[in-house]
Amino acid sequence: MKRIHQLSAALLIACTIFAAPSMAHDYQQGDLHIEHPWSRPTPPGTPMGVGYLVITNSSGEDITLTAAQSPRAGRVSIHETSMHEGLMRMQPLKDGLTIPAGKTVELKPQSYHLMLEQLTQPLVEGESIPLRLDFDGAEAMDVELKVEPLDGAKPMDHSTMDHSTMDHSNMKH
Ligand SMILES: [Cu+2]
Repeated sequence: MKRIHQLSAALLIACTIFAAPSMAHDYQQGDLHIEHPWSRPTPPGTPMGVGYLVITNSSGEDITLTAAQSPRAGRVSIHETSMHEGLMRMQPLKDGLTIPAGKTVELKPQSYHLMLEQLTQPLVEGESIPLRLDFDGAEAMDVELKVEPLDGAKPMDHSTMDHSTMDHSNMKH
């Protein structure tokens, strides 16, 4: 019996340590829940960073993420990454990103994401980057992107992409 107790205590501690960072890092406002806003460190001189987060809309109406701002970036755009004829390209979502009623939309690598453009200074691991999210159908929300280490980044991850080879040139910045 004592052994089981020791085991479950160890498990409990392990689970607490593992779960704590993401549990402590989410936001609720009205019917909107924002989970785990995060970013990647940027090398010096790189003008662009990324923003990822999970948005859940528990209301009965669609809510649209229409814009975002950060004091660390000249502008923040909402992008979608897609494959087109074997090339990965990014496109700004001109009408924003809709989170349908009762649904969750994930902004993540190789999918929807925020692009922090014209960075005022590099994003450094461990930093928290203030970010304001504007919605159609809900109040604006202030969150913080946690800059997480590059460990585990996939080869085609945004942070390692050469943006100059992507469709950014066609974008009206
Ligand atoms: Cu992008």
